[in-house]
Amino acid sequence: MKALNLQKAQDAAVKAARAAGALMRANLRSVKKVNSATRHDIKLELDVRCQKLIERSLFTAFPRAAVLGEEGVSGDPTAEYRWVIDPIDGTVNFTYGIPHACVSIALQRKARSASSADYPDGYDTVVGVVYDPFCDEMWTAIRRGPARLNGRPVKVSANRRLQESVVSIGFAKSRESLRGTLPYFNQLVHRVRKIRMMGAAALALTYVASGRFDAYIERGIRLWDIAAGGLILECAGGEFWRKSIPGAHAYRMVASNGLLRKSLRMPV
Ligand code: LIP
Repeated sequence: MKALNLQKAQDAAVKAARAAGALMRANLRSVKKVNSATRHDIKLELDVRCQKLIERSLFTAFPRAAVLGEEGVSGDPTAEYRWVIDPIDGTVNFTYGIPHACVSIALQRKARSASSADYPDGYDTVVGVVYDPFCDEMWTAIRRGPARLNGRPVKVSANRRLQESVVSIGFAKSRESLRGTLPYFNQLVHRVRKIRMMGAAALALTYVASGRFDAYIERGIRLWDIAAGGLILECAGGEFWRKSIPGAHAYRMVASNGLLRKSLRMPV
């Protein structure tokens, strides 16, 4: 398949993210139809509507790229290019009317060799777009290029001192993640300036990329939560350490400005 024009792909992802973002903004205060709910998670009808809207928009521009989304897959699973989509990242926040949620869209391309690929299933991320419709903040990056916020380059913080750092932690959705992360939380909270738990992985990654956070840690996070934000962080000079764990596209992850990973001492 002829190589895709990555700038055109980024423009298409930005257009799709803005459209889904407008739907989120219009519904932040509305009563939301819940498709399913568990102790630590909610799935909305709006999650599905936003993903369909994004897919239609991207399909018009790039009909041959497959889709791997939180709300389902489409197209050829062996395709050279695939969109990795989280239509509403921070769904629980959004459900409760908390304006901290975003759209996350990544374009991935099959790596030349599986051993050098970014992800164990052989794909590299080449474009990342994260849009916060409530702050109207659009983060973008193309592999090996600069990370940008609303068009302006962003860089990670230069903070080397843990005791002066603001670190974000996520507990994901399962008892195991909670059980695995709480002991780490209890020891880390005494060693940093502040811990923040905001509930949207893609925004936590872009906040590290922009130097608002110095690091972000979560276990049990999914590919669609982190693919776009991870590339944006790397293009901003940060470190995006991840390891796949049991579960569909599941990872444990430490994202940082690249200066703090050692002192963060990875959670078990
Ligand atoms: C959310 C992540 C968040 C995590 C939540 C959930 P969703 O994604 O962004 O970091 O703590 O459990 O996974 O479900 O809102 O797309």
